[in-house]
Amino acid sequence: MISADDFIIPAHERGYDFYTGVPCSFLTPFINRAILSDKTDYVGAASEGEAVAIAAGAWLAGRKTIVMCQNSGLGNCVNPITSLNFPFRIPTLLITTWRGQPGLKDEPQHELMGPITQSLMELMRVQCKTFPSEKAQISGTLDAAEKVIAESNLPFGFIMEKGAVGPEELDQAPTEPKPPGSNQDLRSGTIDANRYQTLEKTLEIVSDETALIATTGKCGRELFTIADRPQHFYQVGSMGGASGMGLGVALNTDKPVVVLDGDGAALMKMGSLATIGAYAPDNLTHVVLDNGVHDSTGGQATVSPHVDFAQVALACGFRHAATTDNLSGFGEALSMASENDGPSLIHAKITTGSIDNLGRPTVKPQDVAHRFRKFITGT
Ligand SMILES: Cc1ncc(C[n+]2csc(CCOP(=O)(O)OP(=O)(O)O)c2C)c(N)n1
Repeated sequence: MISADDFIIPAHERGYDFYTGVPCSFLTPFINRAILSDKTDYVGAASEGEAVAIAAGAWLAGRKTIVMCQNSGLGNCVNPITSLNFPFRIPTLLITTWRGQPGLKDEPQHELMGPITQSLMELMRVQCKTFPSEKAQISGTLDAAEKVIAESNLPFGFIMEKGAVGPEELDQAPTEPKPPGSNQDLRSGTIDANRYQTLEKTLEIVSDETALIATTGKCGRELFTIADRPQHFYQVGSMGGASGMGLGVALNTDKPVVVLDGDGAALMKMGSLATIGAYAPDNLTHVVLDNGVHDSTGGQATVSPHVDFAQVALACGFRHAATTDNLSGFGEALSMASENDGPSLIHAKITTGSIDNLGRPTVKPQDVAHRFRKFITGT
């Protein structure tokens, strides 16, 4: 058995100081220490997939990151690990517990995940080792992980057995309730623009210092078609992960960050609104481009007509929210978000459809990540 600091301190010496994740009872001592230690920043995520996206954003802003989860939560990580970390070559240290370890008496929900945990990691091209439970193993294990990451730029996994880390107290101050944010209704009654026109308007308004993260599907393709710049991140996969990534970037830079989301994608990871509201980076604007459908996959309806995204955001602690259905109102809302402290959410109701012969990003994902990181960090 080790203490949490036996790992956290040498990891910190190697630059790992941004932690995010979702707890597991096997992780309790380690996560408790990660929450309280002055060597670590910790973001409690709503889901493990969101944690992977938050960590990816933090890495793009220059941090070295650790994602912690139960192996049940590995299932929630599969999509971002395979469609975000892998194509964009974004590393993280992924510490997952080993519930259901063969030979261990555990709950029925872990019976299958226990024996397949290592194989699942391997399937996702995540090399992994057992989390060290002896102090003497830690340095060598971390160096081995660092070597793999340096060579591959891919996540490296540690699988933590029951009782690997000794108990830690948790004395966590409850977060203060936020004062109510302001709401603007800028609807005219007539939707007058589609996603492409709204993205064009966005580029007219945001400063050259602004980082833009576009969700999967046609949003990123349109942004690329309108203009291809280092401060654009076209999140080709990891549907729903744009807001988590935006949070991870915004918490680690002074630059303004704008997330360009779809209604389907925002609904897929709606818990991220709560995480953003709680951690509340003032430089983050979340735009939900709401055409009421999964436009990129053929126009199947989403449930967005029943959802008031502005009210949801305000209920989650956002400082401002606005609802628009016209380009001029959208421009006003985005200018206001750019000039005032956020986080802000703009619910932009738009028409369906795109331009003919829409292109796709021709810059390789890992080059998109590399230049975006350079844009944010300056190095
Ligand atoms: C996890 C996951 N599920 C499904 C898809 C397929 N997919 C790609 S784009 C898209 C539609 C996204 O809809 P929305 O966010 O509303 O954006 P829009 O296409 O309307 O701009 C879907 C379902 C995916 N890429 N990833």
